[in-house]
Amino acid sequence: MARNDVDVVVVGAGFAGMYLLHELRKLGFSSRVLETGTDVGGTWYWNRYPGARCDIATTDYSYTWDPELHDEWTWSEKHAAQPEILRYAQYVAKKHDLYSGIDFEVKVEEAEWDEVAKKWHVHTSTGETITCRHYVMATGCLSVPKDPDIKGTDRYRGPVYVTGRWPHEGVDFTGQRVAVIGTGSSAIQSIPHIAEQAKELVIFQRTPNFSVPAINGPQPADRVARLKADRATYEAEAKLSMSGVPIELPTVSALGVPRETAFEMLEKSWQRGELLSLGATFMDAGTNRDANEVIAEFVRTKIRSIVKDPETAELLSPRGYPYGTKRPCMDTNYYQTFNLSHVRLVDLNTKPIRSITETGIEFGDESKEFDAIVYATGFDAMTGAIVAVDITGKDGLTLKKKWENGPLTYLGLTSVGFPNLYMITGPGSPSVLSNMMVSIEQHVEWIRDTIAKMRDEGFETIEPTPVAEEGWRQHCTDCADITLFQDTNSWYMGANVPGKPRVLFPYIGGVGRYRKICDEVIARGHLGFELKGPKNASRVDGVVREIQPDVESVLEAMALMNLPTMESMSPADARTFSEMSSTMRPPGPEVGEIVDGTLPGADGPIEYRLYRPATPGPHPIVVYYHGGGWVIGSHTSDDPLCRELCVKSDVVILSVNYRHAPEHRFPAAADDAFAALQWVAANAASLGGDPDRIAVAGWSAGGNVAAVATQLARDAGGPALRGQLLLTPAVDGSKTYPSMRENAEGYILTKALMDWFWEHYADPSDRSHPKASPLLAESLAGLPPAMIVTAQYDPLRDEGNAYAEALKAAGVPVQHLKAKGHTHTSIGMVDVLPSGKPARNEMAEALRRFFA
Ligand code: NA7
Repeated sequence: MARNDVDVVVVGAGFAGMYLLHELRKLGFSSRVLETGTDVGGTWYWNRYPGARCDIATTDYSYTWDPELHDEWTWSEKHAAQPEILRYAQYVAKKHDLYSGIDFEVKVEEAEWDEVAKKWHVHTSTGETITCRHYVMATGCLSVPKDPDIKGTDRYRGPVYVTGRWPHEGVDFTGQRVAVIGTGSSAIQSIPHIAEQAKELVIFQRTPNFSVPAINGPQPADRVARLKADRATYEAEAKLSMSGVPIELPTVSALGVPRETAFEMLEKSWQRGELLSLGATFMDAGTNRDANEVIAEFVRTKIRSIVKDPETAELLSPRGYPYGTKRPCMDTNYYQTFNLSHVRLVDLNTKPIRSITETGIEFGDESKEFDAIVYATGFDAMTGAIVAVDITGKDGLTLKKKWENGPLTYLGLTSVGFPNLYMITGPGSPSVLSNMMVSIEQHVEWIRDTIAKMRDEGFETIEPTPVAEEGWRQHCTDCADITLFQDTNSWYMGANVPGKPRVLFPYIGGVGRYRKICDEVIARGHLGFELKGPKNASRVDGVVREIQPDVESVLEAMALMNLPTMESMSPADARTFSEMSSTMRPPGPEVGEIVDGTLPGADGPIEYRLYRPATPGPHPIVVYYHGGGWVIGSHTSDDPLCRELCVKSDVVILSVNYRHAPEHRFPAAADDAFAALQWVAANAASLGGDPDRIAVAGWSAGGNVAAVATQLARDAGGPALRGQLLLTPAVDGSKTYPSMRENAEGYILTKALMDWFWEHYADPSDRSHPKASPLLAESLAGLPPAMIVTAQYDPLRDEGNAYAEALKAAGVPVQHLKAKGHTHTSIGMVDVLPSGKPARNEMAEALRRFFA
């Protein structure tokens, strides 16, 4: 085959391009790897600034695909420096004869898709055009330095250095007055080294960063021993971990222990000298702002203890954004450097740079001359290098145009309209939120397997479907929405480059989950892709993940516990089991007052718990009916949800312990529910409530009795109700809806369990009575406004949906929230599943509206 017509063109000869070249050769694909630099190494070729080091321990930042390397190469330090990592890349390239497959000093300028030939034409800086079937961007996430975006940069006549493009011969700052602009990772690593040489060093800081000490030294003995003992398990754990490094997952909340204990735990993490340690001390650091603040304050305490000048320490202390939402840095003597008399920190928030001049920098009310300026101002991350090449796909669409409002990819690997184009660690993949080596290898292997399959099965093109791509965008958003990342101005969010769209560019669902999804896509026949060949075509359309990421994690954790099913227990055991599980959940917010009491049920006294807001009354009253399939639960079993509704809606919640089956079968629960409602209406004022503002609410079987009580109140001519809030209610036990089959298993409430509940509650002949199945009431007209919440992965979804539709058809005002990616139980899990919060907020809002 001609050199300018190959199977695969790969752009970039960093660790991604090198491994891909190796794999392509192994499978007999012809390829060209094009690299702008003069050597392999990518990031480690370009970033030669003093102090440049890997901040993932290099034992973890190593190729795993060549097991011989583990014996052939020993890292001299825990966090190896750039020259050593570059030597490693060169060693691998020599060992595997990769140099012969790479064209150096070649820049790719344009690439366009040829729909007739089903190939890409790639135009390079040398004037060559290379035609290829598959086109891979292995261009790295942090490879295009961003414009410093400072007035007067072109005026300065002295030497200028950019950390990401450092001169190969190094720089000697001895005796010089040096300015460093920026305080990101590159600045934090290089500043202590520049300070050692410079006569005077001024650091211009816009935003202080969190930095942890590397505590560098030899490779950690425990890690090395673990790897030697069982490398396979270690690597497998890394691949399924959150960030590509196997670390123990935290189980403690930062808010669940005294501050002193929390700080002791953080001190241990600090002393570990691992980038991920501090953030992984507590389970809620990534999702709860108050928990995160404990870590932030710990780091500020450290800064104050190291930096002698209190004013400088305060300026170096990050505030106003959560720890980890800008990339945390790792340093050796960074904060200590500010104790040196020739080092000065300038806060650009109070002394902004007015202009760079011919000889120095004008800032605040000062003007200073410098012998050299260092720009450590960062990169156009994630998309910069990809859109730097003019890539034109089908119908003349350029990738740059398509991504104007944010990158759209399927799996961060491919994009609709750009057949046979692949990105390694592209936007929408874990990439910069992971140990890059683990992510690179996974992407290379996925691309390798995909193009091998295409060749074997006679496909010429592969392209994701719009449905799959939109589904992936939504999944990435779902993952981002439950984190604290979105309010921070970081390069993760594109905020460092003016005009860049503001989205979370990397996938934050975790390396392990991401790998499983990519494997699943292949196992399901390349789900979400269309493959076409001259003689065949395949299109398995669909969305690979719709479940909310935190809900999925809980389901996975529960599956691992291998708990007995409730329907295999006696009702008494099921109740004990359920009570025990409740003791482990967060309590929910504080309310003004809690009062326990009894009220007359339909056949004797029943208990209730009243939650009163701290605000002055009288309040509207919501009579609440708990979930538990008429068999389990009590007036206190939905405590966290009742508390939250009380606080957020500013209403009294009165939760009722209606009688339970099988001791009291149908219609005991319904009759008690109505009796409680009548009693509350008659006693509203003495309960601190407003008799004219009463509503009902219920979850699951509680939603059933709430709906029934509402109908009974209508039929009896009172009490008059202002609304009904039904969360995933059971409303029709007479037949099996499709959701009962689709979601029969795997989502906590199973079909078998629901059958068990109905068996205990009502005879089959009773189930079509409207007091058991309120959907079957003769008329739904005249009922109060409803808010109905149904969940995608709930066996009861379709009957809830049917009730919402039937109420609407009967002229009842209905707000119907179809909670995407949720299960029967997930929405009510207060302070456990952040993804349920928006639905609960809407529920609280609906209650307020009932009474407005
Ligand atoms: P970063 O982390 O993006 O840091 C860039 C720094 O430059 C950061 O402090 C920026 O402040 C600052 N900056 C950028 N533009 C300006 C202007 N116009 N004026 C003043 N300050 C500015 O890039 P790095 O190269 O340090 O790190 C990338 C690394 O992350 C990579 O090497 C990996 O190891 C991890 P800001 O925070 O935007 O206010």
